[in-house]
Amino acid sequence: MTSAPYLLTNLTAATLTAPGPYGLIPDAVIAVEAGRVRWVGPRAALPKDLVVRDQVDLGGRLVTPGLIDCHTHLVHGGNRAAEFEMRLNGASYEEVARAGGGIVSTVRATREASEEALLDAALCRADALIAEGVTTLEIKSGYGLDIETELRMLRVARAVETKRPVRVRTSFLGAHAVPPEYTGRADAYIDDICLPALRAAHEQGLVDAVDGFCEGIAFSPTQIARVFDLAKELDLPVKLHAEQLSNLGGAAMAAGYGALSADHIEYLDTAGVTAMAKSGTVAVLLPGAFYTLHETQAPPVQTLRDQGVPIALATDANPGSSPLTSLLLTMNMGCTLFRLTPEEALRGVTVHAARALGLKDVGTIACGQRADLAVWSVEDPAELAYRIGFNPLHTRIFGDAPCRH
Ligand code: DI6
Ligand code: FE
Repeated sequence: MTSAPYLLTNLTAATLTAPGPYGLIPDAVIAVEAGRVRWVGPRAALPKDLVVRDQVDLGGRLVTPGLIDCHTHLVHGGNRAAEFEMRLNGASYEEVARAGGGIVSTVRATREASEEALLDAALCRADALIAEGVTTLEIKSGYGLDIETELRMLRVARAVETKRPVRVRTSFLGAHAVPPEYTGRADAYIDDICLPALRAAHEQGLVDAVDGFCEGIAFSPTQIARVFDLAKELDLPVKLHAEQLSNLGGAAMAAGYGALSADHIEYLDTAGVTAMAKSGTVAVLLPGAFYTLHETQAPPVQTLRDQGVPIALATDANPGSSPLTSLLLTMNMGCTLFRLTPEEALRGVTVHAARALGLKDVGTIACGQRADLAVWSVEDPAELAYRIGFNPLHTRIFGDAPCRH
């Protein structure tokens, strides 16, 4: 027997799907039943025959969909604070690399870390995101670069969902970097490690999507395409770190595979935007990496707008280029650094982020959607992107359960 719904009352709903800015419904009511939105709309239009078991007055607060961080490297060993300090003491990237810094140092720390230690560290970072209203997050592999450690990372990513009230989607990122034992032999690494690891991860139900890093310092479009061909054979969707530091045509290649998203894309050209618009590929902007790397080339936001490419925002939480675990600060950076509007920023961490993960049941407040909601002590939705380092979350609702903060 299904329990009767409960009502959230005395609220403004930013549905991100109703007509008008933010899909706003002032003086709204949301009926929640069995973890789903049963009804949302103006209080005056509430169906008279709707039987409820309880009402929760939200004191006039703003309710948005639960936030979605669609691009994180949350699972990893160690940290890179030492190289952060080296660089600020004047060391070059080459000197840092020679001192054993960079992705390789995280690979070493991740290979040495136990599954428990990786999970404990990832949960601390997940807690920071959850405290800001995140209800869905994506977690990549990519710091193992050997079969066992890549699988361990993905098991840890799956375990986060069992330890916290949050939904996790995983991405296999074996094509993140060439490990030291394969220096200069990227194709052999793909044959010996990357493709077998992907097969094994898929067989063990550990992978929801396949990602890659297409860049001069990582893998070419041709090498990435070999990984994407296997993803296609396994019926797995793809996404790509593309055009972060240069234009190799990665986003256009990914769009050719119907990619869910192309991420970073600071150096994306108009042809790449057109390819993404044609394939419905989401542009995931990562201002944390742009900020940390002192990048100067911003993504082509106006061209993305002109061609109707959905824009998402994510933390890219990783120990090197984006040690950022605040999606609210990411929204502020998206506005201040990339000139997104506050509404684009909120869409970027809700409805468009859901689309970048291939999810249709979250990211908006509508009948039948998961009741993953965030209740904010703000008067204007623009406050969510406007403030710097302030968390106005009042309550996070995950499925049926309100978790007070
Ligand atoms: N792009 C990045 O900025 C990160 N990975 C990637 O594909 C760098 C990750 C790191 O520095 O550890
Ligand atoms: Fe990344």
